[in-house]
Amino acid sequence: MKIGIIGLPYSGKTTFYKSLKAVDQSEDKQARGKTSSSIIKVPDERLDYLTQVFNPKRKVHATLEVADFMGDKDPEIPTFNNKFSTVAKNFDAFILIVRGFEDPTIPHIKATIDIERDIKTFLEDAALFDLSFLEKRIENIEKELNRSKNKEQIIKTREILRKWYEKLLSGSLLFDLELTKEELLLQKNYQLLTLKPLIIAVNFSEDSISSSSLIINNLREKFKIKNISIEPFFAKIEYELSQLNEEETKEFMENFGLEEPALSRLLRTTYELLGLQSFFTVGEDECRAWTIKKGMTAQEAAGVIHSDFYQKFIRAEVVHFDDFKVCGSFAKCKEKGVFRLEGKDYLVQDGDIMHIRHN
Ligand SMILES: Nc1nc2c(ncn2[C@@H]2O[C@H](COP(=O)(O)OP(=O)(O)OP(=O)(O)O)[C@@H](O)[C@H]2O)c(=O)[nH]1
Ligand SMILES: [Mg+2]
Repeated sequence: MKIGIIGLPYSGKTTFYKSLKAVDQSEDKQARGKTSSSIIKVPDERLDYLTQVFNPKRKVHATLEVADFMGDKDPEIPTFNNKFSTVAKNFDAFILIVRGFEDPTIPHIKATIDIERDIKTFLEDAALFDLSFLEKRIENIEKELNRSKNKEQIIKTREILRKWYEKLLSGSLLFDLELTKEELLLQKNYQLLTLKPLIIAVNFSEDSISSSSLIINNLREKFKIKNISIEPFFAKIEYELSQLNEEETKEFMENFGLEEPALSRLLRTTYELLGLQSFFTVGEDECRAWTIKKGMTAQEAAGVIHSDFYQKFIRAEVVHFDDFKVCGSFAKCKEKGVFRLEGKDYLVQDGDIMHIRHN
């Protein structure tokens, strides 16, 4: 899964990106032009707990690839230029950083701080980007249609694209569309921005922690759109947090009245919007968090671990993390009757600890 961090210049994107990286000490995978990207480990307290219990040789986190885009300093350049359109299609979701902090020494491209304006402008620009993309695509399809023998498929595609185009033209965004399987496949090949989940992360300064939740609630009312989630975060604090050890982190968060690092929350939200969930495998060698789509069966999940496990699947031994935590050991789980044997059609739940029995 690939997540892009986007937004206006000086909104805090790189500060955010750096704290993600620092937390996990992962390395830059590549620095392509102005965009750097890295694989980051998804923080998960459940995995931390399991690692404490099993003391394995290896602890393997779920990962996400995150890329940090640079905002264009020229206000005349549209938010999404051609360069952006060529990379956008490789991403599964975007995190839009919106500036909510005042700092006279750091310029805002529009001179004033106005969170609502910036979100609105972004959504309008995104809609225009999608409209112009669809317009070109539909034009090309008309040409293809004249040449091609397999007209049926192309006509189907054209129908879908026209439907999306009309929706945008009427002033709506595509975020709330329920996609059919066919549309989902089509969407994968395109860089339509308003079809991808969006996390809007408002970057507040440390002195507005207490007022931020009211502002966020208001924004959530105003931009109540399916597949968009609006979250507060505090880039500067997060960055400082990412430089501290566990104990210092606790103390620091208590001082600021924070319950959970915003990074964990943001990544969890991203997971939810992408329809992802985690299951765990545990043992002396390795404790590991695996990422799967919600609605996957035990057999499909086994296939994520190893394709052989899919073919040769017999049963899954399953304990939910919450039950395990109460019991403390598998033996106790069996005693309490929360240790289950599930067949190939069992729908895996977020937080399941699984052991796959196979041939
Ligand atoms: N006071 C204050 N400064 C911040 C905060 N977040 C970021 N900054 C500062 O704002 C400046 C710009 O932050 P960046 O994270 O580099 O911004 P960016 O969005 O990556 O900007 P571009 O890459 O140029 O598009 C830096 O000097 C940060 O230290 C904040 O919450 N409060
Ligand atoms: Mg930057």
